[in-house]
Amino acid sequence: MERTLSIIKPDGVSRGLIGEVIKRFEKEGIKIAAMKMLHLTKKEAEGFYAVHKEKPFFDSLTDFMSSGPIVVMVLEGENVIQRNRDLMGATNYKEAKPGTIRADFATDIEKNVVHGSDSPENAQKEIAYFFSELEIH
Ligand code: RTP
Ligand code: MG
Repeated sequence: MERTLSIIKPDGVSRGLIGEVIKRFEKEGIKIAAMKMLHLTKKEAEGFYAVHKEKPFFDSLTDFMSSGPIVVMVLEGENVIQRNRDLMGATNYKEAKPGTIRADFATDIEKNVVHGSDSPENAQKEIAYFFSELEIH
């Protein structure tokens, strides 16, 4: 059994897409093992996206991620890291497969509705950034 971190980004929350995203996880039989709503500070967003600190989009991304509330979730299931990435679609919504969350709802390469961990190592780090073991069910 694998775990991954999912985030509904500020655009997804403000546009009323929380239920839509969660419905897609549950329909796939992915278990939600933890969930909460947070409004990150700029510093907290920078800490979360530290792997991207040299990227040209880092400042804009961390401004966006601290611009409003987000929903963070721990998803659990077999091969859930890849299954979540498949449900999300490509980073650039223009390249995302039809029927994926980003193809259906993203409006911009940055405002792409969801985040998902990309490897077991990053999943573990990202989950620990937001949740203690006691909060994961
Ligand atoms: P995420 O980490 O959010 O799940 O997305 P990802 O793996 O598909 O994409 P990644 O390369 O890790 O980039 C993280 C987030 O940064 C924003 N981004 N902006 N302006 C740009 O060229 C650009 N590229 C990436 C997106 O919000 C992306 O999801
Ligand atoms: Mg990423």
